[in-house]
Amino acid sequence: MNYPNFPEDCRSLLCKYLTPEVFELLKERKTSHGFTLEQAINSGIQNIDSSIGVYAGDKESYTVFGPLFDPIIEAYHGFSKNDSHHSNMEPDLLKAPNPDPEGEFILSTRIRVGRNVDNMPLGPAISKEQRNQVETRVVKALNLLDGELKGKYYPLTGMSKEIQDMLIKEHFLFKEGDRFLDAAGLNRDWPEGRGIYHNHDKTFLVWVNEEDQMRIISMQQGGDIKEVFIRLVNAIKSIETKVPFSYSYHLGFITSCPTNLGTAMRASVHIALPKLSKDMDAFKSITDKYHLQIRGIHGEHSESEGGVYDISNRRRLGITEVRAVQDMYDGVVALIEAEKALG
Ligand code: ADP
Ligand code: CIR
Repeated sequence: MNYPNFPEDCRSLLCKYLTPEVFELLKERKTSHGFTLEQAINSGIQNIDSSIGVYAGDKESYTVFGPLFDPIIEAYHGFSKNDSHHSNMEPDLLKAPNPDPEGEFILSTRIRVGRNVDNMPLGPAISKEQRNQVETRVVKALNLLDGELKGKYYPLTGMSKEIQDMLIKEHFLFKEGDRFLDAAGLNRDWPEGRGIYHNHDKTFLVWVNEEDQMRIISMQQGGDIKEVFIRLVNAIKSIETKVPFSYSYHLGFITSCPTNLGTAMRASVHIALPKLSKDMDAFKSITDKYHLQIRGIHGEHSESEGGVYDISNRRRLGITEVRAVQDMYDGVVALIEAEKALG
């Protein structure tokens, strides 16, 4: 492979940090699962509009390709090579009374974490057999959950197109054919080994073998962020007694995309801000101040509809889970105040 020909207007962190020197240093390297630099950067090469552009094939990728991943991680999370990560999921520490008890602004709240199985390659480098083993192991653990978390696993193989499309439209299921994941090798052997577990009310869900081997999700209508957090923490604690998660003292929970490392947590609300969003500079000055990310209504790389946005914590590494949710909460309070001030 030769040094990629990045266009002038390329804005991804890959374009910024894959200098010819870094490329020369890493181009022959391989992890013990056989994952190469070419595979790690393919998504950003095929998708020049990527914001990041790299994926890891295994935990080792973060050290073997460290000269590329380290500056990307530092630029995204503000977390340097010498920092360490500490988990704290104690719900009592979260200060989050419902910021919108009248239900004027917040439509729904969702908090998810990514998790991968310890000692398995990540999705970009996993074999079909290993992926199927992961599914069997995870589903076995999920089937032991009880109380509010009790539910059923629905494999993607055999699911009708109507049900699949409905679950995607209602924000419960991952979409199919994402070009960023596709180029990262994450859609190989689709749909085999993939599926969704959920409880009866769809307030607790687990995506199996999408971008990460598990996406553990708690969600509900309205703005009771603490209730959503408590349900998620209970689920994470139950699942990890059955399936050990891939974890590093430096990087926290290991995920295939470096933006998800650490807590691997994205806490979001769908919130209607029709007035504030008419002035995107004012909107962004608040989201930047509170370390928030703005997404569209159908998730990453989608657009807003009717002034409703997906607002979530941007930082995930080097902060605790409680802090990640608090970032989102504090920012949402400020956004609601700004919307109200506009009359
Ligand atoms: P992820 O959060 O798993 O990284 P996406 O941004 O693709 O991935 O979002 C996944 C799905 O979750 C999308 O359908 C999105 O609309 C939905 N979603 C995210 N936040 C909320 C929320 N607060 N309420 C309802 N649905 C949400
Ligand atoms: C990209 O680089 O745009 C995609 N691979 C997605 C990166 C993750 N997005 C994010 O901002 N958390």
